[in-house]
Amino acid sequence: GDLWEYDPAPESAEPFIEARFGLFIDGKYVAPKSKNYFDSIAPRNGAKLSEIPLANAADVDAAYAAAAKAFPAWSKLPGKERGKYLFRIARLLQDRAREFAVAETLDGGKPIKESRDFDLPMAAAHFFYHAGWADKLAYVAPGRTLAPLGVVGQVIPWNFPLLMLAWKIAPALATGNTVVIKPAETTSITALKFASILMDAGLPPGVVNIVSGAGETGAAVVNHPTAAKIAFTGSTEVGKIIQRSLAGTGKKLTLELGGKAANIVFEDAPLDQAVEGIVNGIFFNQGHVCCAGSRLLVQESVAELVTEKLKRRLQVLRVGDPLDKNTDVGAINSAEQLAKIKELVASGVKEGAELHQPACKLPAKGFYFAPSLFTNVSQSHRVAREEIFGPVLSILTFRTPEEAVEKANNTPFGLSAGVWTDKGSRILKMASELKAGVVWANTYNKFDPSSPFGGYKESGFGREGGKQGLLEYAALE
Ligand code: TXE
Repeated sequence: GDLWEYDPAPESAEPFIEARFGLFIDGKYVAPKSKNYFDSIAPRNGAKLSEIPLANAADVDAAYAAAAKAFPAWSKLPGKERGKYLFRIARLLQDRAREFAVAETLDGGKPIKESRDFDLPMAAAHFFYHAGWADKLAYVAPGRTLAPLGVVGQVIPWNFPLLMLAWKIAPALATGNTVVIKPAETTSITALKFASILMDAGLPPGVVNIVSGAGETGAAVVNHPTAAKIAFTGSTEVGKIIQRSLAGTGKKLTLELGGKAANIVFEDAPLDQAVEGIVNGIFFNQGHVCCAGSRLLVQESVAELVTEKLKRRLQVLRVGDPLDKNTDVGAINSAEQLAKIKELVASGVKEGAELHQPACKLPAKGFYFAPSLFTNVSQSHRVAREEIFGPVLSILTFRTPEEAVEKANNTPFGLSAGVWTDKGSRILKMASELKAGVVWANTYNKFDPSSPFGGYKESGFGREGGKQGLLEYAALE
């Protein structure tokens, strides 16, 4: 049959989603003081899914007041008791994994096999991991005491809505802080649903407060005087605004921003394995990944061969309805993001790069973009320099390891990189020379709650995960 045919999606999925949500403040769902709501749109077909509260400054105030009230008791609770809540949250997420995976895919557009096999298990794993730390904080910095900071304000993006929420909330709670968190405007549903898990876990009211809204709500969270620390994941542009607005306040800040990672393939690499890694590196979650391997740097001697293999691989990628469990590349998160991808791809063509797309039929409704490769790319092209945050790979070549390092580091970003080679010594040398927070060797997009993740340069600062991630939420005494 036609490779691009897919099973019609089960329409029964929508009952998982409430028609209208409340904000989650002081342990309950409440209507926003603003009285305003906005529509949440399903990227797979452009249909309205739900109404999301648009929190204003008064709502954010109420959230901070609840978090401040909850802080003394929560921070004094023995770590073991805090850990019990985190274990409960992790188990409840596992129990409701199917429901949350479907909601995540409906709301954000990512393939159901990714929400099912990656986002949900990883979110639960993050709570399990930090539950384990809660009574062992003495081992994080031996001889020192870790004191919580107070109320932390957190703002997260739309590419891994539930997982980013887990990355933010779990370490903050394990170390005894209380939280005000804002999900991204296009993906608030799993965050607001998550509040029901917190209630079922019996988490004391006010320990976590969830306020939905757009940039203005985010700014109110970031600039609130009660916040002791701000943790932000999102665009470099907004990260710069936040850093400027917090200058001189003495508040702790961690920023996890954009990237333009190089996936570097040497001629001695296992090439078929590398091709799978390149495909995963750029097409996972439609390329809406801050550490996406969006620049392929391939050694000249094997460049033609690898490009041909990639083109053939693209022909069999299944693009379409993210609710279909066979889909490899789902829907683009929003109409705005789709427009941004199209604009950057058009710039690549205009600047002289050569665009390759498989002849795939995209669904008529919803936001979709065919997986794309650019060859004939020069380092000065926008598609080689700017974060596209879509399923678009730019292919560049190199001759020597030194040239590979020079090209890989020739970017304002520094979040991640991949190296594919048969030589162990080369991996170690590259890892020390690449200016990237994460360097994967003969694999890509591998994550674990115990591995710190974060960037250099315009990719931000601070680490999430591992001991380093805990230290971002504590003062050493
Ligand atoms: O990000 P924003 P957008 C990149 C990616 C993407 C581009 C734009 O290249 O195409 O950014 O995406 C909140 N004060 N990344 O516009 O605006 C906002 O409501 C405080 C990479 O969606 O940065 C949302 O909750 N908060 C990235 C969050 O910031 C503000 C992930 C992120 O949205 C705010 C997302 C303000 N002034 C996009 N303005 C990654 N590193 O993974 C907006 N927000």
